[in-house]
Amino acid sequence: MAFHSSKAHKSTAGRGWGRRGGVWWPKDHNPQVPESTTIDVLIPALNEEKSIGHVLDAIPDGWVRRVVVVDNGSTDQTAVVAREHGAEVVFEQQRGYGAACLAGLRHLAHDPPDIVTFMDADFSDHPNELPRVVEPILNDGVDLVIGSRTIGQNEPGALLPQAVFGNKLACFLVEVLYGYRFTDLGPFRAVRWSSLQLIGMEDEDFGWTVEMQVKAAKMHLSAVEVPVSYRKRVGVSKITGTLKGTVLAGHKILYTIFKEYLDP
Ligand SMILES: Nc1nc2c(ncn2[C@@H]2O[C@H](COP(=O)(O)OP(=O)(O)O)[C@@H](O)[C@H]2O)c(=O)[nH]1
Ligand SMILES: [Mg+2]
Repeated sequence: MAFHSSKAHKSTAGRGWGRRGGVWWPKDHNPQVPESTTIDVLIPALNEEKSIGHVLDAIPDGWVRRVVVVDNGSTDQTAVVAREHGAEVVFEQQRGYGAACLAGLRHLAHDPPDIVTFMDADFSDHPNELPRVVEPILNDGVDLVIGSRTIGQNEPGALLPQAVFGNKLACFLVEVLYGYRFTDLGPFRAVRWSSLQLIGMEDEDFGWTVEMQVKAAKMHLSAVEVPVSYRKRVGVSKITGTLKGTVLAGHKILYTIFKEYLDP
């Protein structure tokens, strides 16, 4: 993983000219490393020592300034392996996907990037697709890009049936209530730093991904999807692979969609 450093990028966040979801098909099949935009990666991780090294090694050279792994109280060697593979490690005591992401953002805020990219630590996402995920921001002034596993290449069984169903239901409700069309609440995503400040993320657990999408919609930011690939994770799922995780995540996602809709 080679780091790339550069000057600040002019933000278009807040203009409100946005595209209301929908697919942004990759235009450039050989995208160049941006010269004047900084991209940082944030990876929440809980006991992912077997996969985190693969994730970090697969981030394409030259595209990323810093990678921050937020260790949420792992009892294995996640932090050690992450450091060995070039990441900065931040610790967050409070459990929860969102709490870990918020801790990572507080860390980045000391020297913020132009774009922050999120991905999971379980090697389900394909980090080599990062250029595709940031391309709409770099080349088209978009605020938020969701990597959609639904329209991308999926290894059979990588997305569990309960995740497929939950995503479909959530995306249907988001379209009906907010008028933004998404096909996934996927973890692999990129957002302009300045837009993320406007969005004002708060969720500390399973509502994190959908909160970002519905708040972007409420603010009329431009949001698009790009197809991303997804494979079976290394190790055992803690969220959609468990009954408790599925029930809690499903409940929190639906709650967030309605709460944000009713909240002026
Ligand atoms: N920081 C943090 N990360 C978590 C927590 N639970 C899961 N994760 C991470 O979130 C990602 C998704 O979790 P995963 O178990 O793969 O759930 P699935 O994708 O629904 O099967 C992985 O990178 C996990 O390491 C948590 O409580 N805190
Ligand atoms: Mg996973």
